[in-house]
Amino acid sequence: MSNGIPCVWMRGGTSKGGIFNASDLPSDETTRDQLLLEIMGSPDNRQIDGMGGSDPLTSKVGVVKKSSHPDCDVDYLFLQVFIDQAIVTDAQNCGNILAAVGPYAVEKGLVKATGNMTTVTVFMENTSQIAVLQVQTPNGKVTYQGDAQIDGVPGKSAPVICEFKETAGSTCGALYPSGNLRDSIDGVDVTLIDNGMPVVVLNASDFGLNGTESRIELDNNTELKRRLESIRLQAGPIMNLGDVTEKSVPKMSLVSVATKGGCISTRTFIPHRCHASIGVLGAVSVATAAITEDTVAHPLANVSERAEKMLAIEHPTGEITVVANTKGDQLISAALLRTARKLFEGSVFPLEK
Ligand code: NQM
Repeated sequence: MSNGIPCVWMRGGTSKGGIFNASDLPSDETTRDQLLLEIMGSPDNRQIDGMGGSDPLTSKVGVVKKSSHPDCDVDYLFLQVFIDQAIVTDAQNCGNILAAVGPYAVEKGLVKATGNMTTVTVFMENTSQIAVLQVQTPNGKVTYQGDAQIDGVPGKSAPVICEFKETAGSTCGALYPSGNLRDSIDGVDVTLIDNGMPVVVLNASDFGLNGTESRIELDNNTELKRRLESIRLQAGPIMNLGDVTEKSVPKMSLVSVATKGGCISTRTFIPHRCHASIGVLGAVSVATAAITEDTVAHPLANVSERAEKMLAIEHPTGEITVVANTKGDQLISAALLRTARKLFEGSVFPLEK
């Protein structure tokens, strides 16, 4: 029996995955990626021979180490392990798994707990940007118990507040990488935006949708998926992402008028399956488009005049509120409430050679 690899399996926000200490994984990327494919059981639609849950939201990996960056505590590299293809990509970040990195870092002694709440400053390697997390550490120990509730996760847990600053152009080099607030692709008006996550914002009604369709209904709509993929492949090079055939970005967010009193409603493809809710940084990008005049999202959005805006981004299982600090229609920083939970700690076993 080969030696296992130490890891902690955690829920972070509405996602789930393996959190590894970088020193426990091979430093060679090709070897590391092969190992992660074996651990998740990819490529296989059911991921039956691995830990992945047959959903992009449960086929995720966070790699953590003590930070080499001044003013940061830990470095976090996010890796998306594809389900049905032998692809592991670092082309996107993940704000949900990020929420698990905070408690993991404290539990593993990478950050010393400071009283009842510990600040963990994370250097997000995928985008070279910083996030600041507030982790609950009563009596100097991480707790996962608490009263915070997020849509898409049953029950209540300890809050993890995630704050992002300067996320504009995280991957595409500019907030609006085409230089426009609106472009037209395949005759459809789109807003190409990157405020932490590259997203193509589209009006759901341009696809004959009212925006309240369920995830399953949308996932079964092959004509919709064909049209979205055609737009996505053309948007990739315009967004400075190159050929995105084998990349999980840009995300495709269909927006419509909110139906539950929020700012705007979304149905987001990530990019080939509809998200059960919406990604954290994906929500920040959509919220930014919503507050900006002349984007595809703005005419559909309900936005207050206050500088600190509570932007409830509705999604298939509820909403996620982006607390946005704004100046004019510029977003200066965004904070979001997430929760996380440690599910398992032990060793995972790649295939024996
Ligand atoms: O946008 C899913 C998720 C994500 C990413 C995805 C995320 C983010 O829900 O920050 O969290 O868009 O692939 O975990």
